[in-house]
Amino acid sequence: MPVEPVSAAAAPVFKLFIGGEWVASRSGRTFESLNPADRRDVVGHFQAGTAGDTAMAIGAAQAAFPAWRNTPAPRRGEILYAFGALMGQHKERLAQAMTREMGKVIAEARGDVQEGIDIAYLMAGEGRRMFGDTTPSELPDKWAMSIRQPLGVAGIITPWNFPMAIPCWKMMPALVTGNTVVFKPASDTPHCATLLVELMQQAGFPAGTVNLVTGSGAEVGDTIVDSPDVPVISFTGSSVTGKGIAAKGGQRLKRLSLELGGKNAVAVMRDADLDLAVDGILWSAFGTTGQRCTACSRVVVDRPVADALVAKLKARAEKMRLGYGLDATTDVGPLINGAAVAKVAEYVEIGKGEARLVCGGSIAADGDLANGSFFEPTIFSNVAPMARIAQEEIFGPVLSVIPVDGYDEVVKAVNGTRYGLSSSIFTENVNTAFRAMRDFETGIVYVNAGTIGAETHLPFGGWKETGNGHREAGHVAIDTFTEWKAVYIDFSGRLQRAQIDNQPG
Ligand code: UN1
Repeated sequence: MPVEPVSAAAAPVFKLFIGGEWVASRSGRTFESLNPADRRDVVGHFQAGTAGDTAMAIGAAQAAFPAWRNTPAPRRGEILYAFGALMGQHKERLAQAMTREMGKVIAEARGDVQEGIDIAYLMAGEGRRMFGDTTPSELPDKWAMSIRQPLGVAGIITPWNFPMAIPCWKMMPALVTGNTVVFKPASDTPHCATLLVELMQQAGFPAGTVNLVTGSGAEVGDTIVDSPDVPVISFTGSSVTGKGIAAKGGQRLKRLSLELGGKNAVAVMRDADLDLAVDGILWSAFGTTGQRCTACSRVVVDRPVADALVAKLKARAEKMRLGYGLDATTDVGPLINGAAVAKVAEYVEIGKGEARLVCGGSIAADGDLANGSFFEPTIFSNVAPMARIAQEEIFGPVLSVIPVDGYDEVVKAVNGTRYGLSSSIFTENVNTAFRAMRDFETGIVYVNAGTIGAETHLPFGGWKETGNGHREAGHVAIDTFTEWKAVYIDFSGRLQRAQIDNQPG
């Protein structure tokens, strides 16, 4: 460990942010956030928010809504620019805090912060766009247009794997379009959330427009989802939780944007540049320790190159160094917590019964790793397309290599899952590449690149059970947080009846 662990007694206490004030929870209880690379290192004590705290935050967001919705959108955008600039100034501090709290290696943590900056700037620009349509009316002397309006209080429920980028993906479009926010971060990353909200306060978001409530899903999350005063929820996390939110929120006919599981595949054709494919696969499978929604957990390989590919993957994966993410020589950081290690270990046992273990397969706890949640990069080969390890989301460093014969079988295997977030194909044949772009049933398709690395100005989200049809990022991100209003202005001075007076008879 490059830094001395901070004891529970020495770790600071953080608060909730409600109506522009940092306040303690009414519960009087706190929970700890631990460094997953060294669980002796306590990042801080965070308020165990209650249903009552959450109701107060919703109330504060409601109270702030009328003035915020009537603030000109370009002015709102300026505050987003200020926030993006502050994130830029504090990028290194934020990245280091992120590595400490959730484990991803420092280069990736910097990328996570950068993604937050990128979406802040993209959405700031939206303050001067927010385009609707102006269109001819079917009647003379009549004007027709559509405008976007905010919904009200947005419930923002976020995961720990992109603890700054994803909250920004959600809060920036919500805020620029005039909604106010109640933000419930994952319980594994409350410090990252607190640092973000501190900068939002500094950037000048008015009191009550952004509220932070840390605490459990059962207390805080459920209160947000149940509240009749929160018309829109944006959630990223597990499919199980997402389906629960869909059921509950559906009862109230809420706007729900859900970004859930994935089982993303890289396809490797017989004409692929194998070394390039290996680079893309390892980065996508073991980057963020496999804990990305977009992580590659399946390689569907054209049989003639299967053995060569597996040999190259094995040689490289075995050399990957596990360790603390701030250490420049570390390739792969820890898993988020002990429960994640147990889940990965369980899937590896299942895999041993289904396929051939090529490398890895064990918890890593030697030397410096003894107090962390580490698991070796693991590869299985000869995996059948419908094996459990090829179908179920593991969310860890476990890769299944699935050999098949030719393009049609590749497509069948790539699409043969209930998820559809991201996919990729390695091929040197332009016709095959275009076929895959047409045939893969995923919200994101890469050609000659891995399954991770989405850019913020394109839509992000998946088909099938990965979500419910909404998209984050891109200019379409504002769709989640706006209602359409069609406006007609008749300046003829007489009653004109649509569909009737213009089409008599
Ligand atoms: C996620 O895994 O939930 O494309 C987000 C990527 C990142 C975002 C991933 N830009 O991998």
